[in-house]
Amino acid sequence: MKKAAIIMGSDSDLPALQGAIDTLKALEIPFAVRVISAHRTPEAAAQFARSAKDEGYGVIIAAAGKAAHLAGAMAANTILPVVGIPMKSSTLDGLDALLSTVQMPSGMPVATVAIDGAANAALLAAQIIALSDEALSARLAAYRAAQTAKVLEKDARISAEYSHL
Ligand code: RP5
Repeated sequence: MKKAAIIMGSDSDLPALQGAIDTLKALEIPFAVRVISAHRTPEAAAQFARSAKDEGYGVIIAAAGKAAHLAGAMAANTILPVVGIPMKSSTLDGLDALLSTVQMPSGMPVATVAIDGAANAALLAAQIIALSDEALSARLAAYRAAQTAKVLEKDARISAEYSHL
């Protein structure tokens, strides 16, 4: 199976990425977790992106805050799909990182999820890998079915407790 990579711009991003780690684990996808900064370690960022496809990765998740350049820097150096997570690590509550990550120039796409949207980034990465992995595709379908069942259960419980008909 293709691997996923979770790259973060700083170790201060790690707590907000737990949802991605948990989700990839739950879906049994092998993944690496790395701290690589587009600004502080630009050579390492370029080197990782350039070698990722040959290293067996199928998708790169790049999380960064503030003037977030990491997802774009990854995309610039690979044809693997890149999922960007704008991190809420600044006084601007992540709006700066959202705009930096989502506003890629034409020809160089980054699939940007919500601010701190770590779990969705992992699910999107899983869906990309599942295009060529039927077993993972089945696990994703089961994940969706379990999510649906949970919401239906909550609806039944809250409806029974609060409705006044
Ligand atoms: C970004 O700057 C990182 O991704 C992080 O979200 C933010 C702050 O980094 P630290 O100053 O906490 O290392 O590059």
